Amino acid sequence: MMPKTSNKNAQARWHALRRLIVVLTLLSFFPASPEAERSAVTASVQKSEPAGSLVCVVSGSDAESSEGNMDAVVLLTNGKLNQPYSEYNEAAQRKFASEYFATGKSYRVTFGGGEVGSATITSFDMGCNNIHAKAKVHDNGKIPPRLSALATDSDSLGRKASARRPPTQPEREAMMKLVNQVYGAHKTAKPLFRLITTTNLTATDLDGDGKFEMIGSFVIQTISKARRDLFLIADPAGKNFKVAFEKFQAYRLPPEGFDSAVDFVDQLDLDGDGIGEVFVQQHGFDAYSYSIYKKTNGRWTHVFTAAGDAC
Ligand SMILES: [Ca+2]
Ligand SMILES: [Ca+2]
Repeated sequence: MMPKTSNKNAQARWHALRRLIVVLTLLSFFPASPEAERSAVTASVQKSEPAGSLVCVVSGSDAESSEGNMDAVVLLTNGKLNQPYSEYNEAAQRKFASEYFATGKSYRVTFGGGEVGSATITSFDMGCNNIHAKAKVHDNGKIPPRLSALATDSDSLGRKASARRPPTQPEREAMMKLVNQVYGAHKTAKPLFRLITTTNLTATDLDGDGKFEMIGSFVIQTISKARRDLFLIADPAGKNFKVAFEKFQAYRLPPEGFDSAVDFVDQLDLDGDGIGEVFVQQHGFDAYSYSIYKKTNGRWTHVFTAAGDAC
């Protein structure tokens, strides 16, 4: 229908009004913009994907028995480090276990930041206060007895060569010089230096430059049960090493004998920045937990802790 007027301005205004009516009518049928529609589709796709990539600690497998234990440590969701399930919630733990610890589920095993084998879940059960899985571990002889490794269901993590070995004798000697200096800086009396014990010392290339960093745990314990624990990450500096990170604790061992030492577990680059994150196990009062340290702008900082178990 056209108004009976010969005025061109009025005609133009009518056309503009009609276009507006058409647009408004269309908008009432398609309220969302194409962008909004696309993002709605993306959101529904993301919802149907798994909650995230799991990283576990694998321990206790050796040459005689390929059966190892697996503890869930961290769930990576959109680049964030999350707890695998809520603590002290048995229903949440069982739901998690039925998905991630289902019999036959396969994980890639990494050691020293790179893939070395696989682990296939055989069972899971409740520990004192947390779930633990058992798995058949095939490490191709690359994980020395008594050492722990990591396992993940991610396709992308640990896609580089494994870089982890025992330290050489010169590296060990250079590290002990540094350890003595650090204990000295914490006002440790000279006679105690002969009591320094190396709990473990590992050479591993954290930043992929071909030079091995050192990660170690050391302890001094006196007959009166005074303890001085030291956890150290050290960078190569010529033939010597320098402190990149240290955690020093002085305390008296409780009568029950539970120490608070921190031990290196393994390293894996979780965020793809080229530097492996350092996984440690922290001992506690009849309990243990796992922590993750990350290097940002040249500094190592604690970024995550998950319960191991507490009895
Ligand atoms: Ca390095
Ligand atoms: Ca990293």
